[in-house]
Amino acid sequence: MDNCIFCKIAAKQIPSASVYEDEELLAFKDINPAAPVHLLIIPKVHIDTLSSAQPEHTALLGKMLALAPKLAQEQGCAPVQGADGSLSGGYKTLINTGPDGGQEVYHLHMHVIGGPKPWRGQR
Ligand code: DGP
Repeated sequence: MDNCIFCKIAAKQIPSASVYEDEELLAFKDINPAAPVHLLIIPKVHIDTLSSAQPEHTALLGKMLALAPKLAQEQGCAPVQGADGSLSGGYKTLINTGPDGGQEVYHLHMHVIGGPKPWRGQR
């Protein structure tokens, strides 16, 4: 879509620090990270918001969600269980949707935010 910054990133017209790519998805580092790990997972196809996704996008949405733990593992922020059974690490997945949802870029994207706390803000 013309004038969509994430379409331009997907098309490599604008550079990004990408960490994953396949035919349908791209994941790259957020330009303004809120935590030590802050990735964005986008579909290459333009979808404005989660609320404008259609039934035919269901598998794509599932792929985005399934990619998050794989990338978190690679980035070293997946939860780990210690010898005493306690959990540490972890990350947050977030899809801001619409103005009241805090969405700034109108190309569907999932934030993956993690790493050692403290993190900036409550996103
Ligand atoms: P949201 O509020 O959910 O729409 O967040 C959009 C995020 O996109 C925000 O955390 C900053 C990030 N962002 C915006 N423009 C760019 C860009 O050109 N490159 C990268 N890597 N991230 C961007």
